[in-house]
Amino acid sequence: MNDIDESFIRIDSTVLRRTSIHDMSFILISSTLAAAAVVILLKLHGTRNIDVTSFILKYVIVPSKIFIILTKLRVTELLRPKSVVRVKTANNFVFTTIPYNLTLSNRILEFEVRDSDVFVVTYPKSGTTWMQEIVWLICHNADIEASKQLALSTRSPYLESVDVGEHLGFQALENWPTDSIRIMKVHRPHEILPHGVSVEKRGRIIYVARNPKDVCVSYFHFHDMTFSLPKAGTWDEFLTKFSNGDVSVGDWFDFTLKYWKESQENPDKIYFTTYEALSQDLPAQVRALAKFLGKDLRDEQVEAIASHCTFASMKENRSVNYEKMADIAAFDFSKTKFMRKGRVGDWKNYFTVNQTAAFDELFERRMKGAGLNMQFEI
Ligand code: PPS
Repeated sequence: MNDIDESFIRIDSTVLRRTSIHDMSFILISSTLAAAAVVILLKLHGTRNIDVTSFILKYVIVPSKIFIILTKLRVTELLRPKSVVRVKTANNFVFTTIPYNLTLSNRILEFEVRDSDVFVVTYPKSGTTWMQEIVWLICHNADIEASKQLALSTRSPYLESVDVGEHLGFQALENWPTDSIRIMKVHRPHEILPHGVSVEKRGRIIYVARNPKDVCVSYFHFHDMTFSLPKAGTWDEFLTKFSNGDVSVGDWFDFTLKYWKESQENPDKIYFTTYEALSQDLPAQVRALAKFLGKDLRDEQVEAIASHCTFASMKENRSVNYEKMADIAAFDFSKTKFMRKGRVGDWKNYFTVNQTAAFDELFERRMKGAGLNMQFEI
C-alpha cells in the first residue's frame, strides 16, 4: 500500500480535463489534416505536373515563407543545381538548361499560338524586361498609369514558368482572354519555340540581342542572386563556361545567329534589335517597334514611353524592377539588384587584356560571314 506514487495521486481533475481536451483537439486536428490531404491528393491525381508544381508553390512554399527563411539562413545554397544539364526535347533538339526548367520543356512546343501573339525573345540578361515594358506600353496606348497598377510579370507572363501568385506563366497564358493581346517573355532557342510560331509562323517575335561581353557580366552577377542557377564560380571560371556554352540556355552564338537568320528571312515576323540600339536612341526604337506592331503612336506618346523606360526610371519602378520577386524568394537582393547598372561597356571593368583578346578571337570566328555587327561600346 505504501508503494503508491504520490505524484500520481495528486493529479487533480482540472489537469485531467485539460489533458483530455488536448487529446481530443489533437485527434480532431490530425483527422482534419488527414482528410484535407486525401482531398488534395484526389484533386491532384491526374492533374498536369505543371499545375501541381504551381499549386505547391502557391499554397505551400510561398505562404510558409520557407524559401525566405532558408535564404536568410543561406540554406538555399544547398538547393542550387550543381551544373546545367543537356536534354533532348521531343523534336530532337539538344538544349542546355537547368533541371527546374524541364517541367515545361516539351509542353511549350505544343503551346497554341494566336495570330495576335507577341513573343519577346532574348538570350538572358539582354534587355528582356526593358523590351517587355516598351512593347506592353506600345500595345496599350502608352497608358503609363495602368502599367504601374500591375506587376510586369502579371501583364507580360514568362512562358517558361508556372503561375505563382502575380508572377504569371504558362497556365495564365493558356487561359488568357482571346480579346486581349499576349506579350510573352521567352528565353529559348528558336528550334524549341512553340511550333505555332517557329514552324507555322503565327504571331510575331521581337528579338533583343546584347553584346555578349556585357551579357556575360550581367549573367555572372545574376547567378549570384538566384539559387535556381548553378554557382557562377570566379569571374574567370564563369567566362570560360559562358564561352563554351555551358550555362543555362546554352551557346550565345548559336542562339543569337539562329534568330538573326530567321529575322533576315521573315522580316515581317521577327523584329531584330539590340540593347545597344535601345540605349543609343530609345524614341527611334519605340517608333520602329510601333510600326512593326502596326500601332499608331503620337509623338507625345513616344516621348512618354521613352522617358518612362529609361534605366533610372525603371530602377525605381516596383512594377518592373522585380523587387516583388523577393516575395517568392526567387531573387536575393542583398547580392545585387536586378536593375544593376544598365550600361553598355561595363565588361571593361571585368575582362582582362588576355580575356578580351581571347573573346574577340572567338567572336570573330563564330560570327564570320553572318553579317551581324554588335556594338561593344557606344
Ligand atoms: S532576364 O533575367 O534575363 O530577364 O534579364 P533582362 O531583363 O534580359 O536583362 C537585365 C539587364 O537589363 C538591364 N536593364 C536595363 N538597361 C537599360 N535601360 C533599362 N531601362 C533597363 N532595364 C533593365 C538590367 O540592368 C540588366 O543589365 P545589367 O548590365 O546587369 O545592369
